[in-house]
Amino acid sequence: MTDQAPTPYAGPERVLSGVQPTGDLHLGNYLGALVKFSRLQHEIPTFIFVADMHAITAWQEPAKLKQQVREIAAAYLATGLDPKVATIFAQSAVPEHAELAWVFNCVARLGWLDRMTQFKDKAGKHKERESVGLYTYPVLQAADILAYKATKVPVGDDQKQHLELTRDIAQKFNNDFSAPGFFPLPEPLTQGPGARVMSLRDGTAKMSKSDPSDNSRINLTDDADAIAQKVRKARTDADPLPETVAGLEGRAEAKNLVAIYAALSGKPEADVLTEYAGQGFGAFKPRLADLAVSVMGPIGGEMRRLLADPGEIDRVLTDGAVRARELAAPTVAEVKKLVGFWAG
Ligand code: AQP
Repeated sequence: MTDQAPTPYAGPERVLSGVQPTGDLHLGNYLGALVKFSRLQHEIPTFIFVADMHAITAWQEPAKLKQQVREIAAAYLATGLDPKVATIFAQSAVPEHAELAWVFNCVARLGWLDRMTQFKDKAGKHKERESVGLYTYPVLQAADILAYKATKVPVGDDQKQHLELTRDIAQKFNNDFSAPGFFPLPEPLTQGPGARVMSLRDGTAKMSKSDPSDNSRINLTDDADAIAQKVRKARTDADPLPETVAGLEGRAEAKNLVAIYAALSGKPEADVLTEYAGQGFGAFKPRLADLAVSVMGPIGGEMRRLLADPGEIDRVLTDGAVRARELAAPTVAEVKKLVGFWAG
């Protein structure tokens, strides 16, 4: 990266984000990402994709992948994304993502990728066995965003570092190819309750699709009984709820459940504690379970309805891909010219 101050991007604001079709969506994905998508679509042109190319950085059963894509699209629609307002599509239907990712692979530096904590977390001790795609995942993510010159990226807290890498790639591309302000330096939108929902079994670990314990998360497709049971089984401590948010320090599980209640009810955590201070989890958990069922139950129902007739989802994705390409193709064509490709 150079120290040169970037020339500001002067184009329109756009929102872009996506979710991998790698398993059941959970409360963390919902609060950290999906809720924000449906709100933002009414404020800024919004592009939301299903990240099937990212998904295959870990093995996915080919016969199931298309259906997994439909499930994420169903979740988008069920949580309020309107295909007449937002552009909803599958990543693999827009080849410009992969084309731009290759150019960015040649812009990004190995040292930058070596710092990515998500790769270290996912690869664990055996990184030599992981796919090269998992390592360069954040570079494809930069291409996803910048193919649309997106300026705002609603994501959970865990994606902040990848967004910094996207900004570094955008800035280096603009400098290297003498194209000041060509790409924007996109901002992550991580604020708000639910930016980091933790596991119900371990308050220090992120709620995650790939956690082997299904009891660690509430899935969007869980029915009322499953939701209530998972909340009842959630790990807690024996102390009553404190009067202030500061009183939750050092109580990771209690803090997480209060944060979930606050996010689902739209109330500040302080107000939740005012209501429940002095009460134990025996009283708090059933109220949290009722709240979770009232918010998540209808979403699961709508997903099941949509998935029963995938024709509607497929039409949304097909139409979305056409609209997405209309925007991405000219940008990638300009990139090829700037790079000096024979085919540019
Ligand atoms: N626990 C979480 N709290 C808040 N936001 C979260 N997100 C994920 N987990 C939480 C946000 O959900 C969006 C989609 O995530 P993804 O599926 O693309 O990838 P991920 O971050 O890797 O999600 P998972 O559930 O942890 O999946 P696995 O287990 O497959 O890795 C992103 O905006 C993410 O920040």
